[in-house]
Amino acid sequence: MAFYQQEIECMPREELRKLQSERLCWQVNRMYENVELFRKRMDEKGLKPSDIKGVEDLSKLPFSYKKDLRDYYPYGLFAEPMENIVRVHASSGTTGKKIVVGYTRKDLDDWANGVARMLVAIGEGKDSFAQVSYGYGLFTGGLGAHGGAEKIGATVIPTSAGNTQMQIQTMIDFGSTVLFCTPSYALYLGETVEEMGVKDQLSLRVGVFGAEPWTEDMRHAIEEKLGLKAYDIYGLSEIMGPGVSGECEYQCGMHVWEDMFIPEIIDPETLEVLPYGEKGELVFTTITKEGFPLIRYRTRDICSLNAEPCKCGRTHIRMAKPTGRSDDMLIIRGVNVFPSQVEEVLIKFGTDAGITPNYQIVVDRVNNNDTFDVMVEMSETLFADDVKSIERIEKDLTEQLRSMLGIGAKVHLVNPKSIARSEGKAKRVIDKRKL
Ligand code: DLL
Repeated sequence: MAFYQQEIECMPREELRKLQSERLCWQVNRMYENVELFRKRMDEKGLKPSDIKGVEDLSKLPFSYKKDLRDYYPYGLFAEPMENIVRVHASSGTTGKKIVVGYTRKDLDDWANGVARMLVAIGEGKDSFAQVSYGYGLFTGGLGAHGGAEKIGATVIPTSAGNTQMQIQTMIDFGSTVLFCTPSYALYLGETVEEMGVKDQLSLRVGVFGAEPWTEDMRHAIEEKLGLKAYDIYGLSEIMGPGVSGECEYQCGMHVWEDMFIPEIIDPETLEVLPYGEKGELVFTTITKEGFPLIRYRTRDICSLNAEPCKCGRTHIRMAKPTGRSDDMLIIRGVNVFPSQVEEVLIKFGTDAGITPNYQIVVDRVNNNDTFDVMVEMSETLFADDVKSIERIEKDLTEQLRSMLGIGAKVHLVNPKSIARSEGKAKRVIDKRKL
């Protein structure tokens, strides 16, 4: 079993908690000094930094929100003077104005360590050829994966996203053994590999996929198409980027690097902290970050935490795959619908029945009534079949969606490859009511 920073990764939990307590106090003190919004929120609650003595006091602290980042755009929440900030990243989100985050040199080093720990946990090292097909630029995916892969001494191949046939040719020519990209792009790459008939020329061993929710069935589909083992990596720009957590070789949840981040699960309605094992909204406190720290940041991601020991020997808590975001939720005719529920039905229905996991949800409002259409791509085989079979599948899918969601959707089986492919995060929903 290999480790990148074994002493930290396998630290006994009581010791880890002590370390977290020290770091939390340090962070609260400096943020009270340096971040106006944090000081204001503490004052409103009548809290002084000295009231926070350790992790046991975490729940006293005020939450922070994505809106704060927009309100204090671009640098208003930084906790270090700009001369100490060596890089910024940004994320556009779905609703307009960008959010900006900043890193000191030490932050970049910590970030690369987070990714490096995961890479070593899944067997990567100096002999790896790491093709980074996450987008480079303001998005944290490309440079985040890049930093971690360099740390472990891999040979980094920084292709960035896009130009799919060139990506595959590069994989073949440069002998890429590990691929980084979004799961939806991995699937697209897999389809293209099939079309080009070059699967046996690839040397891929593993894939490190994240940045969007994906199901176990999607994992299997990618593994089969690209002939690799697919691992899940999680992160968000506000907290760091990729590598806040990642799977180890046992793939039973993603280890959250608790020496840097304290995770909590809360009930998004009552804001109460939930016990480990229960599903709710994930909240993070960054306890080592210098440039852009956050206390109790509400991620909106829905998942659960598991503090049981892991077979790999790492003591850091594991988070379950996020199943969606509380703000991804669509309200259609008064009913809450998550895109992941639609995906689950499609994947259960299966490729054997002639449908693919490529879909798009279109919601609109016509004469004050919500319309709900689900476009699903047919496989080539079903496409070649007679109209009656296609209609039968459409009808069956409609019924299954109704029983899962409790409302009716209009299913349209569309031609193979007719839904636009994404090179980054897939765009699954078009909500015309908001346009
Ligand atoms: O997506 C960082 C990242 C890049 C993570 C590459 C992993 C790999 P943002 O663009 O700020 O940052 O989006 C963050 O994406 O709050 C989740 O909703 C979602 N997300 C990220 N990773 C996963 C994952 C990057 N493994 C938002 N599973 C997060 C499910 C994920 N959702």
